[in-house]
Amino acid sequence: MTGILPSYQRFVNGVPVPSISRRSFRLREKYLIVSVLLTFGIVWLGALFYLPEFKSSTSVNDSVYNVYKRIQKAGPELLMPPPLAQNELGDFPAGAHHGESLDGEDPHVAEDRNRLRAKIEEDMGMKVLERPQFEAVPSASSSKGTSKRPVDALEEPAAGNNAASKSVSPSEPKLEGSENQYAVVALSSNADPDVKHKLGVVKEMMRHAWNNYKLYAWGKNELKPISKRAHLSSVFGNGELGATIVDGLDTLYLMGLRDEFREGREWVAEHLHIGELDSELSVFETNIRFVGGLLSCYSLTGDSIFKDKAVEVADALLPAFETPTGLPYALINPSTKASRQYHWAGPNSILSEIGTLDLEFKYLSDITGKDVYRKKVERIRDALNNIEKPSGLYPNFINPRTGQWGQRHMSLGALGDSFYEYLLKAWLMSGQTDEQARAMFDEAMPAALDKMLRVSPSGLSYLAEMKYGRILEEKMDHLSCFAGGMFGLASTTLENTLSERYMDVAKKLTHTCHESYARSETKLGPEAFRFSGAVEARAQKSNEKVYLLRPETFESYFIMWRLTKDQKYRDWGWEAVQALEKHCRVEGGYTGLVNVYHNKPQGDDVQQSFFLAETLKYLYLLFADDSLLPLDEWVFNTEAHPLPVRNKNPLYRPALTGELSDDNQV
Ligand code: DMJ
Repeated sequence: MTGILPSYQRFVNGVPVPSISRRSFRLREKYLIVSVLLTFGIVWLGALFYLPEFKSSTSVNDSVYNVYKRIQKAGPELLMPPPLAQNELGDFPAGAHHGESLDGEDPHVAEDRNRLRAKIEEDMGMKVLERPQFEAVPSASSSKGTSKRPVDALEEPAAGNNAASKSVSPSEPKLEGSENQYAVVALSSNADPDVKHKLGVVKEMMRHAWNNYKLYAWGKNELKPISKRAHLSSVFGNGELGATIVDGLDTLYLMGLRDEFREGREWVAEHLHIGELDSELSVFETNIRFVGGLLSCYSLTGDSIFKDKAVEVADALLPAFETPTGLPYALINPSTKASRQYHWAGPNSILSEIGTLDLEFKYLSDITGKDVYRKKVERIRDALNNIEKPSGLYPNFINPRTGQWGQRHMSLGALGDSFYEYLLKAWLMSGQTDEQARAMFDEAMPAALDKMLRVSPSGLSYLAEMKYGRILEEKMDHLSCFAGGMFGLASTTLENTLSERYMDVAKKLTHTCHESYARSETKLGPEAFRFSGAVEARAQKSNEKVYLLRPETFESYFIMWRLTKDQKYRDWGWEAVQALEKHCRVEGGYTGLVNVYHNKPQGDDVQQSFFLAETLKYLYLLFADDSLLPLDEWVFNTEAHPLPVRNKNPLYRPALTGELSDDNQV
């Protein structure tokens, strides 16, 4: 019988000859041996260059690693190919599978791709469009360097003008060029030393994140803290927009990191030219991070460069609003002015994206006197207000051509979240005059609580998601953890018959989000957590087990601390600081984690810009005095950029009457 594998047995006169006595190989055998050796060599070389364990430890490998470093210096992309990029049509290369994020790839890109795949599956198989999932895959280089432990880095802030604190009078803020504008007081001089120490630790974390970004990725959008290079592929296209600079600037300012703030401000003044970018940007992300960040800096400092740059960025987004209904498309190319939807969303815009422009655009109109921005968002609000609401809620998808809802999927997590957040905040920021926003919030929230708020067998409250009026999955997103803070704020400001209920819900949701942290080995929370059977507040699928340096849980700790003064919120925040230091801090910055349930989790090698904008800011404010950004004078946009309350905060800085102009001046 002829075997499948080649026979190496030789026969002489019908007698088998022991192979050991052979002196030479047949040609076929030689080929086989050479290919085995070659394969082994390639795998061995690959391991030397890419596996973290080989990079860091043994002396045998030190010399190899030195060679690696020398080659790497010749050009970082030589050994490590650049992250996955979209092609001209916005598609991704083959080989990117559902639920996977490719090595070094931004989770947002993976998310986008998976949404696309979900959409294709839906089109082909009439499946229900699932909310996208992504799975972070560890980078080739995931070893953590030993990093300096934080010390009490708090510097006494300069006395004098405290631009962001409650005691400021309209005449006090110093404008352009004044040293005083950089002085911010976070703690009173007789502050508890323990609180002072904690505040100092968070400030040192910000320095570590910023300094490493500066060292390895200055001017690029984000940092890859493990491989110590720029993170190029992100929601901001492929340009160099300095997303981390713009997103992090107001945090630097509030922490009194003056030199860092100044260098960031100089970069913005000299290098931020969004209009020249020939690449697609997310309208939503650009608004919340760039417009929001610049407006905060303008409000805090009065430095007109920030206002001018906010105008430049907002103007670059305006072509996306040219639709029959005024509901904007998702993506815009500032240079060509072409805009389009995400492939995965079909013809639809996303509720959380079109509903999260209101604060920034109206404020921009007020400080420039140009009405064009206000008109854009008023049109969106009217469209959403006038359309019929299934089950009293707003579906996540709406078609800007027809003004009709797409799929009836509702959520307080991804795709829905900040739309609801902005209804409440628009009312607050308007000095409680935006009655339309308040009415829409007042109508939607009872429906949301009625339909989405669930209680687990052990009594944990959580927010599930709905499709076609039914609960879809007993699962809550990390993104939904902002809702504790939102309901807390609603309770103390709206003062209606639901106030008590809102506060109860706020406490319970914040407790559940903390549980999702407490139940993981790292004490950091997963991207989504489930409630099914014996499992409560724990992720089950691998793509839910990631921690992306997200801020939402800490946002709720901060708001709830301010509102209740319950010490547990500060304690929970400190637990988080320690967990971040233990698991996310690497020599080159801070990394997200691939699995929060591992004792020694691998990093995802991305330092998200919102880590500087939101995560560290909320943790810092948690330990700062209430007088630093008092909640009745400031409203945080969804990226944690503080914006002043109209007619209440002297730093609102509205345009003088003489500056008022019409839309044509844009
Ligand atoms: C931030 O960019 C914003 O908070 C946004 O509203 C949702 N998610 C990220 C952070 O997780």
